[in-house]
Amino acid sequence: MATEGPATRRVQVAEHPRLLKLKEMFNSKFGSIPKFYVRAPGRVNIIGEHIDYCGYSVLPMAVEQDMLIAVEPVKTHILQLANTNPLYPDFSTNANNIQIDKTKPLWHNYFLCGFKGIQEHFGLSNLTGMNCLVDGNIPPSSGLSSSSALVCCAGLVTLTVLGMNLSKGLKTPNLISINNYTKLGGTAVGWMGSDSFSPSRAWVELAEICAKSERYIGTEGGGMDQSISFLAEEGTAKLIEFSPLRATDVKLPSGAVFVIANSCVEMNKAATSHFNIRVMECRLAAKLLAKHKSLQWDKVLRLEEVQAKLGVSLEEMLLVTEDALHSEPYSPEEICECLGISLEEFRTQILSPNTQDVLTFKLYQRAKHVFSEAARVLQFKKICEDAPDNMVQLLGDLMNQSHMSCRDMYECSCPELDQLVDICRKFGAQGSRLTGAGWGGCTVSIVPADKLPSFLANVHESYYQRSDRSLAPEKQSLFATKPGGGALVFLEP
Ligand code: ADP
Ligand code: NG1
Repeated sequence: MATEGPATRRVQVAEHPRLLKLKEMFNSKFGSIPKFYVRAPGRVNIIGEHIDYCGYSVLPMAVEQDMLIAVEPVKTHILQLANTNPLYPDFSTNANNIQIDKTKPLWHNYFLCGFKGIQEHFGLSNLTGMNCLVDGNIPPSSGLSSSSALVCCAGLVTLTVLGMNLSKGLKTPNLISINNYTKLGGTAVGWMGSDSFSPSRAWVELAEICAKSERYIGTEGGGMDQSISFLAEEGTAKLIEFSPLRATDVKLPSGAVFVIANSCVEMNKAATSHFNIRVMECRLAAKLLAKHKSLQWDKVLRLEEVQAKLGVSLEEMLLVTEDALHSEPYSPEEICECLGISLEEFRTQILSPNTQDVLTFKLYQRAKHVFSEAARVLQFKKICEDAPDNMVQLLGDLMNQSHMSCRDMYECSCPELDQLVDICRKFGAQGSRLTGAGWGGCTVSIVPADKLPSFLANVHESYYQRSDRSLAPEKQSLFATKPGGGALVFLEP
């Protein structure tokens, strides 16, 4: 593959079986040839769970599995979506009348999130349509960010189509910023770019747009998944920091391998309120801590804001939590009394639509998890930098502590994940934890490189073979993974 600019690859489609198959399916579906292809990867979060939406740094890496979309811009206003997987039915709509139904997280809604995000960011109307064929190989609802990969891929598809239109003379009020983006695509499709263009800045902005737009689906995520999908680089994990968003390389130990194992329990975040309840509990904990410390609490949304306003360490925030919050669950009435607001204000001004009827909130436990997990992320990064002789063991210990905290304080594990983590540790993992939102999905384990073959064989036998969990296709259930690259546009020469 020849390289063309920071995010564009020239590819001979015939040499890439997956692209070739997609091109052929596109042709039989739409009767034409795709103009370009876009990929956006899923991710595995190594450490730092449920803290991105609290403003704290996380440590993910992109996986090889991704969302791939073949695209042809069309002259009508119709956006037509098809999928290589028959489980995901065809969908079409007017590109200028995008409706996202939050009550049903159907697959096409994730595409529409990315599409609408770009459309709204640039204030565009009168958009032309496109034909898209989607092919994904990230196990869905398993904590590896299949949903965000789809949103990011759709966002980059939309931006690329806009860039193509721009080159044909489309004028918009935001032409300057679109020009900056369009250079992402290289010169092959005649796009324009300013000389001060910064690819990393454009990726950051695109990640922020997609993080915001995925919330159209109803979940209040923090931005880790979209950030790593755009900012990932092959060979390195990333520390992702927020406000402002930035990504720093974290070199993982060469003597160990990270292994993903799927518990085979699926949990769709948007179809239940589990995820948003945690986001609300953290938001409420932040407000109560701020009030306790006589800060202006009404604008506070994230736990990190409280720490920043107090100017104290994470360890001190754990002490503040002990002081300010009790371990018994809080009722809505008690929270209202603490904050001096009515139940009506509580529901309309603080809670999300799908958490209105929640009766108990565990603020102490959630805050304790968040502050301790945020500290573990920083320790993990420091160990990777210092590279002591026993680094694999030290990193493993942090991952084990993270799982315990997710299980006991955050209550986002499930019996199958706990069992899988135990099996992974028994067969040689130095550390093992759930990854992603939890309540099902995958574990990630750190395994000394020399133990990898026996680890894989034993975990396979103990978790997959000895139960009716059929081992899904290769690279779906149990596999070693390396830091992969980020989103890309593919063009044929
Ligand atoms: P994850 O943790 O993988 O992001 P979510 O439950 O948030 O899980 O999102 C999963 C949803 O993403 C699926 O229900 C489906 O709607 C969508 N999705 C995942 N993979 C694909 C795919 N290959 N094609 C279309 N939609 C997909
Ligand atoms: P996954 O694993 O994709 O469900 C979710 C959130 C992340 C983060 C993790 C927990 C979205 C899109 N993703 O990820 O932002 O909060 O849970 O660490 O909401």
